[in-house]
Parts: sequence; C-alpha cells; structure tokens
Amino acid sequence: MKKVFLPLLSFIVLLSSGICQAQEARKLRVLVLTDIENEPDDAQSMVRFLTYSNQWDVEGLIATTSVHQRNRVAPERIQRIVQAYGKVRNNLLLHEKGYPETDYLLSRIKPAIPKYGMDAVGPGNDSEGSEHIIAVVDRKDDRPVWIPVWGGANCLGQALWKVRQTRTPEEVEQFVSKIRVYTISDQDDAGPWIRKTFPTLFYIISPGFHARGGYHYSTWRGISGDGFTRGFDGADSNLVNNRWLDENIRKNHGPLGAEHPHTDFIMEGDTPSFLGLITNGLSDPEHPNYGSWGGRYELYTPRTRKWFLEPETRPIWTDTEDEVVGIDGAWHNSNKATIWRWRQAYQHDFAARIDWTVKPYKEANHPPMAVLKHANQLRVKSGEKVVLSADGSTDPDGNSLSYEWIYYREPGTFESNRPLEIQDNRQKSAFLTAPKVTQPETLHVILAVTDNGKPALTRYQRVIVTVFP
Ligand SMILES: [Ca+2]
Ligand SMILES: [Ca+2]
Repeated sequence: MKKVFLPLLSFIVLLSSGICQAQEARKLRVLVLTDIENEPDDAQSMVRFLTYSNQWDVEGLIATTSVHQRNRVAPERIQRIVQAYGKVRNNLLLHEKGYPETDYLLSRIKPAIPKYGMDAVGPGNDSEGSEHIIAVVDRKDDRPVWIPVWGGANCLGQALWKVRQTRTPEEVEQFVSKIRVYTISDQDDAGPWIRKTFPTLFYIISPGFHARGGYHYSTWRGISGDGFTRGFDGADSNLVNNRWLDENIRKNHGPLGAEHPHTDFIMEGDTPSFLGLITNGLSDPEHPNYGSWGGRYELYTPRTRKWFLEPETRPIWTDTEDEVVGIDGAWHNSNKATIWRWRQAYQHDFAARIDWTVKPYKEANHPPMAVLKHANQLRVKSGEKVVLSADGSTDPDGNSLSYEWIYYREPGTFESNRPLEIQDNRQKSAFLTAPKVTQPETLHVILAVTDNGKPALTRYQRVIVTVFP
C-alpha cells in the first residue's frame, strides 16, 4: 500500500501548544501585601481580587504600612471584605468552580509590623506577615510566588532580611528565585533596599515622581486615569467613575460589591499589580513585555535605563509605551495606554463577576472561549501568507461572537515604518503576509473574541509568528 502524504499548503510549522496549556492548568500562587485603609482604593482592589480568587492559589493577604499609613496596619478591613465574600461564595460557585473556602482565606490574613519602611527591617522585626512569607516561599512547590505590593514593601524586606541572615548565599539565591514582585511605585524605602540587596529578584515597578521639568505618571494610573493629565485623553473615563461603579458594582449587587467604597482619588490604583495574573489568554506573567490587562513593562539594564528611574545597578522591569488609537480617534503613545487600551474588557469582566455574586447562571454572562485552529507559535518565511483562524471559538451562554485580530507591534522584534496589515481583521479567519526580514523576527498577533452578552466579555489568544528570511 502506498504511503499517503498530506499536501503541505505552506511552510507553517505547527508547534505544539501543549506546554502552554499545561501551565495554564496550574494555578498561580499569589500573596498580596496591602496598606489597606490608607485610602479607599485598596479595599476596592480587594473586592475585585476576591472575585478572581478561584483562578489562583491565594497564599496570603498581608496588611502592611506605607508612606501614606506609617504606624498602622488594618487586617480587620481585609477580614470584613472576606466575610462579605463568604456571603456570596455559594453563588459564585454557580458560575465557576474553585472559589476557596472563606475560612481558608481568613486563615491567610496576616498583619505586618505597624512601623514605617526600613524601621521594620532588621533584628526584632519578625511579624506574622514576614514569617508567613518565608513559610509560603519555602513550601515544597516548584511554582513561583507572585507578590503584588499595594503599599510599602517592608514586610517582604523583613522576610528577605531574615533569610539572608540565617542561610547560605546559595540558599538565599534559591529563595529569591521563587519570588515575583510587582510594586505599585515605591511606597516606602524598603523597595529600593530590596532591589539593591537582592539584585536577581524578579521585580516590576512603575515609578511616579516629580523629575526634570515635569511629573512622570506611573503606568498603573492607566487603570482609571481620567484625562486630568496628558496620556489619558484616549481612555474612556465613563467606565471607571463613581457613577459606573455605583451602577455596576456597589448598589443592588449584593454584599461583596457593597464593600467597594466610593473613590476618593482614583479607582483601584493597586489593581494593575494583579490584573496581569488573570488567565484570559492575553497575559503571560513570566513575560511582562508581552502586555496584559495589567499593562506592559520592559526589562531595562543599567545601560538602557530611562531618565525617570533612580540609578539602578540591576536589571528591572519598568515603564514602556504602547501606541494605540483612543476613543477620541487619535493615536496615543503612552505608558498608561498599555493598561487603558483594555479598559472596557477588564471593567466588563469585573462587572460580570459581581453579577455572579448575586445572579443565577442563566441571568449572568460568562466569557467566551477563544480558540485557535492552529498553534500559538507559527514559523513562516518572508512573503508567505499566514492564515489565522479562530474557528472553534465558543460561548457557554450561546452568545454570538465577534472577532478582532490585533497586530500588537510593541512586544515583537520586527520593526517597520509601515504598519503591518492584517486582512479581514474583523473576521473569524484573517491573514497577513509575512514581511521581508533580514534575520528571524517575531510578530505578536492578538485574537480578541467578544460575546454579545451583558456586559460583553472578551477572551484572547496570542499568536507569535516567527518570520525567517
Ligand atoms: Ca495601596
Ligand atoms: Ca457569554
């Protein structure tokens, strides 16, 4: 019998996406440090965080100080919000599985020492919080521990200080290698000390301060910045103001939504530290430069560091820009845009989850499943037609789906003066022609699948196309 060869339509090599899927199946370990009560926004972020708590192994919720709240920690406020979660957990479970037991979450709430910054790092400063961080990182588990820092970093500083005092350099390095930090700027003097003392620690920070001739606005402000300064003009403030939050989160949405307080300054300034940890097909937490709902960050070395950074002597993940069209129809090149470009999707997603806390399954919306008919990684040659297909995407509510193929220029290595066009970019199937290159280059294409439920929800797939000459 003759061997039958399937015709090769192109040089596209379909790489197995099995590794990616296996990683997705393993929950991320997350441990939050929060200066909750310094202003309302930490409590706001805690409400949102808990609606996603089924996606992660929540390892700790630690109450800390910060420059805004120097002599107080407020674990009781975290407890109150978790108690509200306890009242709606059964309803959340009607919509997705895996929401942790209320008692389990309560047992993970720990206080740090109510002292400011480096005053709480050193002999005699161990706390329930710092000891808990050590225990969590030490646990026999090869997954890293993600630590979003919503206030000061001194509780993490004390944990690292103690480990350094009591272990060999190799053991310290092993400990540090398991930690992934994202701090919302530096909110005490422990952050700079940690970065200097542990130069290999994975660290994302978006600084914000007055500098030569102006103010550098942190990336995290993109979560809800509303046009009071440059860089937000393209963002839709109607999705983050108190009116929207009252209507979609706080009022008539049960006890957890009711714990989302009125905004004093900006909505949820700390939320970008964990938005990138949400499994939605867009984010890849180990690659902050890929971009996610939590923004996009580049790894800078001392040689390439930017003017707004302190003189860092180590590599650090920090601010970079995306160029996007805003709701005003104009192009914006902004670090804040790396977050606000996704604003409708992350706000709608939050609103749907708050619906889940009170509504039966049939009355709420659930996100679609964005599916690729091919692998997430494609290898092609210059000039080749690259076919992209979302065939197989579905929605659990039977909603109809719309498709968008977004060329995400910034994370790729390919540079060109002309924009790369994706043909049929609003269709289920689209294609592009691989550009001319002189060396292997990467292109990132994002598939966004949006349903027509209320609120409309979006999920993603990322296609990384490597183009060979
Ligand atoms: Ca905070
Ligand atoms: Ca749906």
